[in-house]
Amino acid sequence: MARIITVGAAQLGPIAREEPRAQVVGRLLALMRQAKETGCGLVVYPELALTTFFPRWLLEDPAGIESFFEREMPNAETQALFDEARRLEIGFYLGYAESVEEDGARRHYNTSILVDKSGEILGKYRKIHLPGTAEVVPGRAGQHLEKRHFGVGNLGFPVWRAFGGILGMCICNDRRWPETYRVMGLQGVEMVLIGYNTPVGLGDPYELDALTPFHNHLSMQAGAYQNAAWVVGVAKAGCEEGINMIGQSCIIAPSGEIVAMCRSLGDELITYRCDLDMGRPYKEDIFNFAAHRRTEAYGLIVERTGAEPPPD
Ligand code: CDV
Repeated sequence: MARIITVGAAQLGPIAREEPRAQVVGRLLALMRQAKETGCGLVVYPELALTTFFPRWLLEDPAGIESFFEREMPNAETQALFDEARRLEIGFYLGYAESVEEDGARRHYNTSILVDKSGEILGKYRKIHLPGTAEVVPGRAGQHLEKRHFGVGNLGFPVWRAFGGILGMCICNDRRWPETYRVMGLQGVEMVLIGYNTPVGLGDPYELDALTPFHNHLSMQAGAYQNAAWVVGVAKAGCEEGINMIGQSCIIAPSGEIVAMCRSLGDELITYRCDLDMGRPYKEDIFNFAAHRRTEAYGLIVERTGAEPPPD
């Protein structure tokens, strides 16, 4: 019998700095209800889906910074999402800024959670590949200060048996790194959920900015194909606080093909009926890791060349 997850990619348009959490949660609820009406069992929201993308700012006032973070999940403002998930019997992935007390110190992470159909948190992931800088880069048109605002995730890349399959999570810049998918692929992942905020116009050479939409899909399609897994990539899109962010939220099959994609830069839901067994022929043949991966040979190559280029 086919193992089907009907998944919704719930893209968000911009969130203004002053937009109250309750209003954002209202937008998330509207997309969740739409997802349920179209038959979804799981809905995926973007990275930092409760606030504007605040790492674009230096932000020096500790109380101001803390106002972008959630100290508990669920909390008074997000409880409605969990209640509605339980009522509708729909799971969700949610990205948010997490503030937590660890080893006697307050730490901040760029986090996502996977919530099941009964509204219980099944799993948590903390972003590992933090892009940008810890300090303002002088003269740059726009800043990306994730290394200032977040610690490197300390939960690895686990996978969860959920929704009838094996699911994993990562966040935005993680999607550009083959290790992200492969670590989950080695654990048999069948669907990878990704939220992202990808700005353009921060001061990169135009040639790089112009290729941003291509690189977005290239990395996710390669990750899907090379690990025989579904990938659901969901953007916060549009012009947010003067910064343009790409959309192109999409659902990608284990073949690497995009099977659904958002057309707008606003709140938009796309859905697809994903057969988790579609990855099986790839896992059993071309990407049969046990049969074809040659880690012992990769090691020999590293040993021979070291850090030096090969001899002429
Ligand atoms: N939020 C992100 O991680 N954004 C990065 C940008 C800054 C390159 C991304 O990989 O899309």
